[in-house]
Amino acid sequence: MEILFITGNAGKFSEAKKILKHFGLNIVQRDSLIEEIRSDSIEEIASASAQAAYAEFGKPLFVEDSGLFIPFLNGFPGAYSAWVFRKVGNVGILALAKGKEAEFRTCVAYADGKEVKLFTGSVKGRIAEEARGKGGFGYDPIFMPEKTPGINHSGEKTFAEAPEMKDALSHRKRALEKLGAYLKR
Ligand code: ITT
Repeated sequence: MEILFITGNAGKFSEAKKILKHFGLNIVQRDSLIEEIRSDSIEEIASASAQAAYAEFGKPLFVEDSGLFIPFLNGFPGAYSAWVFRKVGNVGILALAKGKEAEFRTCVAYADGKEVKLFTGSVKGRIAEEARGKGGFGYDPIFMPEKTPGINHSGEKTFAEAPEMKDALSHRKRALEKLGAYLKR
């Protein structure tokens, strides 16, 4: 089964391709020029983008909206993560929230013309003291996931230092596994 993943982010796409392959799903990347709505809610953004994309492509597809949520900053940058990353990057987040608790969240929205289904995933951790590692993308060099039962990692490495650890427990993996199971049912 071929499904479109509408995204302009190559890092997201390559992670999603690997995750969904385990479900026998082949995904194809397409970019859309439709502008995202502005909202504090990644669920609202993903849902609106999926509907707009279905109107454009007319095929089963999904979109994904993600964000880094820092409780000390009242959830900032949250649904504004892409904009904040472009403006101030990891240096800006380190200046504001070094060592603080953080959470990555993803909302995947799947549209097939009949319905829009949402699948969420999250991972808790904290912001490192400095950017470390070369893997991944975006905020990966400054995010250290907390220890997770059944997954062998120290809790001290960033996603960018240990991409295989990211593959095993990321917010994206958790959300896309739900999509995979839904499509396989
Ligand atoms: P789309 O075309 O899919 O919208 P985007 O990069 O604009 O791509 P988002 O709107 O979901 O994606 O923005 C989330 C931002 O948060 C993104 O630009 C990254 O900088 C960051 N981000 C999302 N997932 C991440 C991850 O797994 N690791 C590190 N940073 C991530």
